[in-house]
Amino acid sequence: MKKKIIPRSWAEPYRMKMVELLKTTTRAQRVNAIKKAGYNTFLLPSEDVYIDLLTDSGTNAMSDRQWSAMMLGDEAYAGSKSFERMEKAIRKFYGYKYIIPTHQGRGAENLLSQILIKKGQYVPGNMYFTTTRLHQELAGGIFADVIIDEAHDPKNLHPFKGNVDINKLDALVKKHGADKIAYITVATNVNMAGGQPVSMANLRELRTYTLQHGIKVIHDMTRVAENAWFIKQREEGYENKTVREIVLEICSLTDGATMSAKKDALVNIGGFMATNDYEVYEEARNLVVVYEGLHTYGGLAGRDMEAIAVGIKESVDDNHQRARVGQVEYLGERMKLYGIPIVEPIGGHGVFIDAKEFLPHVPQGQFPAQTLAAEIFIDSGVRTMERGIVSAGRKPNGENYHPNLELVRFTIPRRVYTQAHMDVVAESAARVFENRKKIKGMVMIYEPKYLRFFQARFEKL
Ligand code: P61
Repeated sequence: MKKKIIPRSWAEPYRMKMVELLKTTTRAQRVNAIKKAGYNTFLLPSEDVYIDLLTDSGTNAMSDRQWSAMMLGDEAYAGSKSFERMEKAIRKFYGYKYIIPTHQGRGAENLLSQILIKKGQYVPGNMYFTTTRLHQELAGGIFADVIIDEAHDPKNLHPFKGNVDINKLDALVKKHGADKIAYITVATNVNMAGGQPVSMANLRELRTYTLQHGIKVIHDMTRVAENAWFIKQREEGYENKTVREIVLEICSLTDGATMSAKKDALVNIGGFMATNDYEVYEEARNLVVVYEGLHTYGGLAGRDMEAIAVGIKESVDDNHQRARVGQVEYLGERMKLYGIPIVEPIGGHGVFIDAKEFLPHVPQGQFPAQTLAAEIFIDSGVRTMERGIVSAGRKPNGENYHPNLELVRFTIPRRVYTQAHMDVVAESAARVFENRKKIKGMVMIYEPKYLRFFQARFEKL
């Protein structure tokens, strides 16, 4: 008789020594809370939320090492030792030469956009990100999407849906000339596509192309270590490399970066801009004092920089990434068992429900993803985020964007929730799915000018 092979599971490479108690609410309380919040999960008080999957940004649990490093924070206005430690960690684990600290990712995007974009220039990128595109536009740039077509199709199983389509980039360069391209942004583990990775082969091909045309590659490295984990799992030749080695190789194929440390780097606040180009650094060091703070703290406390230095190191550990991405995959697989339509392959930082398929009777103009996020909250107190037509916002000429992806993002904070929490979340999504035919869309009754999804308000039809 053939011997049965017992499969081996991963488990979290940590244990808990402090917990935060959660509050549960009744359905009536939740109906009231979401109505008061204008059916926008960003406007809910966190007290009313049971399991908070709004974002993985700044919501990570820090380790005992990070907390103890915080006690060493050097809060000097100038020349802080904590900055030196953060700078050292960034150079060691990411390989960039010059570092400018910022209060978070968008602070770095602001500096970079102002420095590198001339009015009327194009800024190609592998799918838009809300704050990134806005800063590019505010600096006079025009965003151009050059991600592969597969990324816009929730069902397509391409293993690297974050890849840049070099032909699309080349068409843009041919049409306008390389001098009309400010730079190209490459995000690793593309957020809006569903946490989808870029392959090393694609990054290499892009490197060759951009060197030929004198175009800089700027890396949105917010989730670079998660991307590295997927390369290790999916790309030939990388199975025996460590996440740490892969991260360094990814960064080496780019000229500079913006980073929101609130994600991969396992902290609650912080970010930076990095560059290998001394002239860009000089300008950034000048500008940072206008918007963020001195070039040795950039809006951060010394203790925040200490936590980042330690968090970066923890983030490039293979066991950490296995558990992190493994938990996301677990939730996605549970949802699939219930027949819930999700973006596939399952991404790195969250599970994204395809709201168009979930609520086919709600047209995009009635905000299916916004509606679904509200319904899930009502069912269970699980907070998620709309990533569809509301998030996409308006073009500079005022027209609405109509993204093909109309998604609800269940984003998993790092090291925060357990598998049992994931079960509760999947069961809630399944319950709403069962009752989906009764769900009606919404109208927007208040629309802010910038990044409308944060504060927009809605009413039920
Ligand atoms: C998030 F609804 N992301 O995913 P900052 N690049 C990338 C990000 O994911 C990112 C930033 C730059 C957030 C927070 C957030 O539309 C939204 O540190 C790939 O947040 O400034 C942030 O970094 C900006 C949520 C941001 C949103 C914008 O939840």
